[in-house]
Amino acid sequence: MDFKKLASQVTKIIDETPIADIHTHIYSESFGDLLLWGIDELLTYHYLVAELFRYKPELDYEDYWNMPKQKQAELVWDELFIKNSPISESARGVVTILNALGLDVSDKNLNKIRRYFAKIPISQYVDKVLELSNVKYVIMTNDPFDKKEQAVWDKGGNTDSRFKTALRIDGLFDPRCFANQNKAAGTDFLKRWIEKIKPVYLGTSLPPDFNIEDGGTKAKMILECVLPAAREYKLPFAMMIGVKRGLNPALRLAGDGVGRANVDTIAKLARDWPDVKFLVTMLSRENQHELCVTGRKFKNIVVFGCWWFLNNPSIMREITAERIETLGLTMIPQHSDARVLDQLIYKWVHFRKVLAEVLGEKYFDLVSAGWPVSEADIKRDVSRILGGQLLSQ
Ligand code: FIX
Ligand code: ZN
Repeated sequence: MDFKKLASQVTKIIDETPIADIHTHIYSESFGDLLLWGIDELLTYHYLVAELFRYKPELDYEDYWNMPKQKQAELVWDELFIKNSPISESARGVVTILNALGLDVSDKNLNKIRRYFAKIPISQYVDKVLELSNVKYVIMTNDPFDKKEQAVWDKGGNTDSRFKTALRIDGLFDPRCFANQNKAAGTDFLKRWIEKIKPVYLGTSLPPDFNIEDGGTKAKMILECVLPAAREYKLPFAMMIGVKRGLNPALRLAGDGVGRANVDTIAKLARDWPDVKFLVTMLSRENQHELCVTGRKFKNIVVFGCWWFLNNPSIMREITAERIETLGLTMIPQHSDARVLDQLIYKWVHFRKVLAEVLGEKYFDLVSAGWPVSEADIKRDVSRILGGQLLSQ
């Protein structure tokens, strides 16, 4: 089989495979203004805010934060799109979105782009974005400690089945959110919220120095409350490990950093809790190979996503190939982490291209060695890793 023909078949199948996006920060319309969308939200995405200050170091952080959203967006547009080419992954992502929406951006006119978004009703736009990105459902990040989120659930909660829930429990570790961090209170709190929002999984982010054996609050609450609840309700526990919160506090949401974490603690949890499924992603590129090997050792670990600072084609390519080579089709290669609805489009256009390159090569290697690879085989394999099957098994 000639490579070009196989490669275009793989690309087509990946493009046509509906995606289960297992970790996002977007919301259904039920959540009101928690659902972010449109060009001004896209331009003020925290990834781009961090980049703005690199192009404009003289800009004072607080001056920026005190500007109205539109002014912030205009600054980003001017610095990253007009004065310089939008060549970074997050800047290029905005161009990918606008192009996919069919907008002619050649005149680089922000107000003309704004007029497009001003005209489209949000319910129609949610359908359009999910259709363009071919995402069948997203899993939200539902924070029980967020007042706005609580208000939505008090008034009936989510009404769109294309937006599934995940119970985000970082607040359990923070005395400012959860004063009595004790076993009874934690367990009761978790059970109440699991019953209320029916999450697909329980999830948390964890710092690079997370150690389940250090006797600290995180370890205590996870061992005494979170894992027993995960076991009782048969819910996976998602750990997103390696974030250094507030490396530069002046950047607010854009100020988090990355650190290499200890994979041994993941192995210990998988060993001690064999009947709990651990969804694990790590933020440091240096952790990826160890994570793949650890994933090979424990059938209750599902490695997922090219998280945050790894969500760049150069690294996605390396990680995805490494995972296919060590874990085959037993991992979830990507999640979008989209914060603004429209980002589903670019996050998946950019990743599908990388996945097609990597899988195309692997199938070609198989075919070259005489192994028949049918269209049905490729559809089955791609649907397995992108379609959410590995969450439920
Ligand atoms: O902890 C998380 O869910 C991270 O993904 C976020 O904190 C982060 O801001 C983000 O959205 C990265 O893509
Ligand atoms: Zn996230």
